[in-house]
Amino acid sequence: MTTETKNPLFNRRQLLGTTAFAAAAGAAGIGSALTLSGATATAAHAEGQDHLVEPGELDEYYVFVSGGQSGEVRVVGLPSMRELMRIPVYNRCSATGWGLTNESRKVLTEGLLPQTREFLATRGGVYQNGDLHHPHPSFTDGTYDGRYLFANDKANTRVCRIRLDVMKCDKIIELPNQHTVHGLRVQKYPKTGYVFCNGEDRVPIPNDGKVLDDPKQYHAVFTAVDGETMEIAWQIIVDGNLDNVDADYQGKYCFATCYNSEEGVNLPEMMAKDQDWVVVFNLKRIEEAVARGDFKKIGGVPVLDGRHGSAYTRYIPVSNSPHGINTAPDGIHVVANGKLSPTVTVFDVRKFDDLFDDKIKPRETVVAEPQLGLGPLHTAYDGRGNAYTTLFIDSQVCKWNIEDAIRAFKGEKVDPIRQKIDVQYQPGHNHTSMGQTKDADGKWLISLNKFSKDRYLNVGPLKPENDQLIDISGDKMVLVHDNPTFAEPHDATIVHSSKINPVNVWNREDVFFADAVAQAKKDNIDLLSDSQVIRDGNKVRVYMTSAAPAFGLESFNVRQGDEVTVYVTNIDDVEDLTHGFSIVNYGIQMEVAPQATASVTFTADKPGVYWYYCSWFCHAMHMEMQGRMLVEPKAA
Ligand code: RUQ
Ligand code: CUA
Repeated sequence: MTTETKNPLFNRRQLLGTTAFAAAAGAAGIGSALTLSGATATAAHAEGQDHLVEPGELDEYYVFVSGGQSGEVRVVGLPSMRELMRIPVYNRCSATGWGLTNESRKVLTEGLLPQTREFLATRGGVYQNGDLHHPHPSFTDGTYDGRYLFANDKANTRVCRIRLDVMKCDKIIELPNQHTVHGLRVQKYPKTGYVFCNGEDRVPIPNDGKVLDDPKQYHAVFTAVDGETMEIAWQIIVDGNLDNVDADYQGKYCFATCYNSEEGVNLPEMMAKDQDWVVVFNLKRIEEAVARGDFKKIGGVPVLDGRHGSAYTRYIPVSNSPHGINTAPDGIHVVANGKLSPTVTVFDVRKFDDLFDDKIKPRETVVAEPQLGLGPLHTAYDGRGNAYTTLFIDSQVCKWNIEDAIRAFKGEKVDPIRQKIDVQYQPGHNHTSMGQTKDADGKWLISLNKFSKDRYLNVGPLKPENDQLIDISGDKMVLVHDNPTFAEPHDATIVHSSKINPVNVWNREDVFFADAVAQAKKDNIDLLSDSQVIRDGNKVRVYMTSAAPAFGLESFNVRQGDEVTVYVTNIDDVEDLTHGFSIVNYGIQMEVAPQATASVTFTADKPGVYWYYCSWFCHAMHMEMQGRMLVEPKAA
């Protein structure tokens, strides 16, 4: 069953509110919109798998959701869609002290380029913002291995790694030569391996002001980061630009969409041509070139030339301005999503060998090109041969069958489209349970919708986004749940809970706070038992334990102007017994989870009495878990 493709002119009307009403009316006949919405929801519950997770029950999946321009990653349980945790990355976090503590500042600064460090010197030393679009877990042999999650920063050209054992970011690096990282995906086989990073914008290399308004001298750069060392393995310059990226299941190729083959610098120029392309990278040839030394070292990293005519790349023309690119769990098919074209283009990765050997022409790798509807952006899979493509302009998800699309492409009279379902509204990414791995299980789909408009109580001009949960286990897609989210879920990955095994308590050997442990050792301090102040010129190191409901020091003295570092070690080793440390009127706050050490450095420039307190509710006497910092004024 299919619904008709809507006229693009209706797009505005949908945004203004007809879609929800139409959907309700379609499902339940006539009546007032209010009662109909209720009727639709009840019908959906009756039809779909149960998404309700009873109090005390656990979800079956983790979802790692990007926080977009909020800069963080969120961990959500599925199917309940309950938010479980937030992992600060490119943002500052008042709760955990991310951006304040020495441990987090090390992560935020150590991977910056020297020129950026200089640029940030008068701006607090760290970027205050980031734009995290694409969170992707590490793979071993085509499926998630539970080690890491990688994500881009579109705003400041960075890539992060989150450790899934502790759910903390442990590395952030800035990419040289490149301007923005948009698309990010990882190598699926044999393992991650590479983290592939698309440079979306074209700029001069080096970008030092010598070339300005001369776009012919701009370049777009693709980067492969080594996910183990978080160092740059290689970069390659391409024609056009780079939007989204994905990799194969063989470890031979990765591929990226380009919406600006025109190399324009404004909208009419970027949209001028009917066709753009997908660029395919040959990993083996690139690795051999790097090993041979066949590259230029620019900005300290090996840079290859992958423009037209290069042995490392092939450019496959596709219709105007493709966006998402998604490898199917069959390991064979790759779908580039048309965006401005109502079609998606299906490639067969097995043909890429012949393409690189020049035995076939680029378009001969295309095995299907079904027309799905308006604004196809991203495609997800159920592992049963079906694909689910978001239609941004139509506000729908289209379910279609890959084999039928291939038969239709060969001229057979078959409609690959199985069903279209309305979503509310304007979907970008969508994701299926385990759908980006060879273990796609075809149970759930989430549609990350950019607009929520009338779906929730009005919260003013800024509305939340809307994530919708769709049951795909049966023949028909059934919408079972809506949930609002704050800026801005660009992308998400649904991982079966059996793949992720976080710890409950920190290991004292953890590298995350190794600097604090090393400093304590030099000061002859046992962090698990000693609470003591060490003066070293005008540097003061304050060591204290925290055990519910008391800090190891009920007060400490410093002098105005001292550089003070406070190290707090949580010696409780009970699951969920986190303490916090906050100094009133000094702008200091940090989280100290069980068996962790956290530290913060500041200048004691205000004399007086300043209470510090535990900011994480830990005990019946939590309010009493406090002490005083006494700052002696400078002698007059
Ligand atoms: S892109 S809405 Cu930033 Cu993931 Cu497609
Ligand atoms: Cu310790 Cu509250």
